[in-house]
Amino acid sequence: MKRSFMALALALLVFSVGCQKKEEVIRIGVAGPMTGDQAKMGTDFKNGVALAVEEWNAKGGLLGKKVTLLVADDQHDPKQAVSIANKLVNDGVVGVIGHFNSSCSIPASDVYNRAGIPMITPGSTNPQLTEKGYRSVFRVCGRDDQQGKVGAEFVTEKLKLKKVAVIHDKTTYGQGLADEFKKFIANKVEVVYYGGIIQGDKDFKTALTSIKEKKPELIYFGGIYPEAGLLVKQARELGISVPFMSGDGSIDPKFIEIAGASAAEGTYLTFSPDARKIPSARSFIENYEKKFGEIGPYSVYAYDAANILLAAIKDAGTTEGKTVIDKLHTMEFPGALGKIKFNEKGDVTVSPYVVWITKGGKFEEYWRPVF
Ligand code: ABU
Repeated sequence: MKRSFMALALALLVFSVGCQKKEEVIRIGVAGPMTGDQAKMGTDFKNGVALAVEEWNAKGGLLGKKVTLLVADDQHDPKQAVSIANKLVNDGVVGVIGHFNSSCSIPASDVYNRAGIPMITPGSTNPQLTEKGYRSVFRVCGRDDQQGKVGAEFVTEKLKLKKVAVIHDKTTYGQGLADEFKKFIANKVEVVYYGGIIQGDKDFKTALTSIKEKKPELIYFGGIYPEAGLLVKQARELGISVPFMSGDGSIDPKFIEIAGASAAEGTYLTFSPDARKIPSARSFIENYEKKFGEIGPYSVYAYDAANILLAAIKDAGTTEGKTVIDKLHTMEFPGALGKIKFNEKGDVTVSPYVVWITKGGKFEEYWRPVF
């Protein structure tokens, strides 16, 4: 009897020490493809969030506690995304910045929503994510129904093309974006080829040969830079010289590296306006580049997402999920990219898209629709 009482007392002591330890810090998660062929995007997320956390800790932390960052790798695999989402929740995170791929963010959002903690994606653009009706889900980037429309306007109004090929990687994002583009060019441009490739494949010459036979004036791709780079490279090898166009998933220096600067020359990409031209982003870019090297397309989005989460916790005066989520829905935050305000769905109220071009091995902003 005495021995079991002692064991119970010891167990309670261990439990209470464990609980105290958990409460000494505020844990947030960052999730994305940290390894594999899309690791550049995951690393950009991790670096952007790490910089925000470092700055908060240097200013004394949050609610009197240090902020700790838990980094989780989903390898752009939806099953792995659910698994790491559960792990982050079990490890006591009070919010998550992530994921990158819409195919990961959508199933992972079920886990975070069940746990009652906010999730803010810096880069998942598929509309379904915020159309599920979860109050806990936010994104600081735009959506593919906006991005696809701008791509379509560029092709119809600026380039005035009449025949295009549309190809995608069969993912939630890639096919979703290709379909939005296709929807917005309907009745104006003939789609002479529409088809999918498999993400991870390395040889796209069969699809490209079929495209070549149809003589499109432009090839539009919905997908991510590893496949975008190979598609352009192989298209040029097959003698296809028409312009290539893609979206935010392809606008990374890795795209040019994989394609080769000469093959990538003249490629059009939809993305948000150039962060380097936004005065409020200057100090972020300077600090980031001193620490990690050149910013990636989503580094600043990850930084802003982390800052808005931490500011919401500070303003709420608690890490309790529902209170923080309510705060995120009502606050207006001065991010590096400008004012961030979420609508009732968790989408940002302002998310302009522009068209970029690849020139001399670099990306530059090229065309803006009338905002
Ligand atoms: N938006 C770029 C690619 C990530 C995704 O939405 O799947």
